[in-house]
Amino acid sequence: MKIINYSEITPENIYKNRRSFIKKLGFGASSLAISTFPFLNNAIANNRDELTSYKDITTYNNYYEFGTSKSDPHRNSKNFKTQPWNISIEGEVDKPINLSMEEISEIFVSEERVYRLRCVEGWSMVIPWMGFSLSKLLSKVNPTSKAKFVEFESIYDPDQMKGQRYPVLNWPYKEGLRIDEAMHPLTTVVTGLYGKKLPNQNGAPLRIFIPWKYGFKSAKAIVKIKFVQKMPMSSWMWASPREYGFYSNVNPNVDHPRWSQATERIIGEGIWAPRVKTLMFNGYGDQVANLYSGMDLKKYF
Ligand SMILES: Nc1nc2c(c(=O)[nH]1)N[C@H]1C(S)=C(S)[C@@H](COP(=O)(O)O)O[C@H]1N2
Ligand SMILES: [Mo]
Repeated sequence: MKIINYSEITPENIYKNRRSFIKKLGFGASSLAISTFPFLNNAIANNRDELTSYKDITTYNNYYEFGTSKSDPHRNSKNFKTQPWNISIEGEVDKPINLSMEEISEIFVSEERVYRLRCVEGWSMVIPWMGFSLSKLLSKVNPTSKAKFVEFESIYDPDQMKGQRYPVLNWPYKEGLRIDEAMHPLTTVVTGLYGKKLPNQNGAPLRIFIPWKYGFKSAKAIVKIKFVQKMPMSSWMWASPREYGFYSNVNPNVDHPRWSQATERIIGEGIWAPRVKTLMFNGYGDQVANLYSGMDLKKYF
């Protein structure tokens, strides 16, 4: 008889066991949606493509609504209320819609999507997200001919989010994309990670994830998606326009004014591990470079 060691029953172990189980059944990688993940740079770091641990993904976070240090979000978001939750899609559309989280999980099927998150601060993680393409959600409305961009708005609730009582950013957190970027199949509505529902500190109940852009573009706890005519002013552009541009594509050749973006630290490898080279578009260039053909990416940073 095998004695169960309960400390082994972690979201990570369940996920990994399920994964090898599916592999044994012969479904292979494609059914796990990991085929889109670039396996590059193996010469520099063999474990570059290893999944970051559940613990690191959920305890090392940026979520200024819950505090500005990495350990704040998991400590301060425990009691954050994610039910009921509604998302509206509005602005330059023929008919705005409003969907509850229940309706969203009923209409859209989340699948596993393993993507690298590259923070503008110079570190990265590999996260097995659960989600679906934003284009599927956006196709539920008809944008008017004036619509050129989409703006994402996170929740504003200073009673629950103590960080919003300080003017570090202009609350609520806002981000934006060009419509073609928003419609790209890699742009993901995230509902979970490691096969479980999304933890509060990672943006529950629903956040956006754009694999080829710096992490701050991927707004958490979204309540509104607005089609607009003009390029939206994101919270980070508002805070420091010189440092954070609208595009914010991962680009090792364009440095942040205060530090290099050429390399990154892989979270979980320990502080002595060598930094690895940052890849253009975070490694997703084959899929997204055409969105920016002919553009000066130094100017449009
Ligand atoms: N609403 C909101 N979304 C946010 C942030 C934030 O402070 N508030 N931080 C961003 C930054 S800087 C990063 S790197 C990622 C981190 O996502 P993770 O905690 O799931 O790794 O979330 C982004 N989305
Ligand atoms: Mo970040």
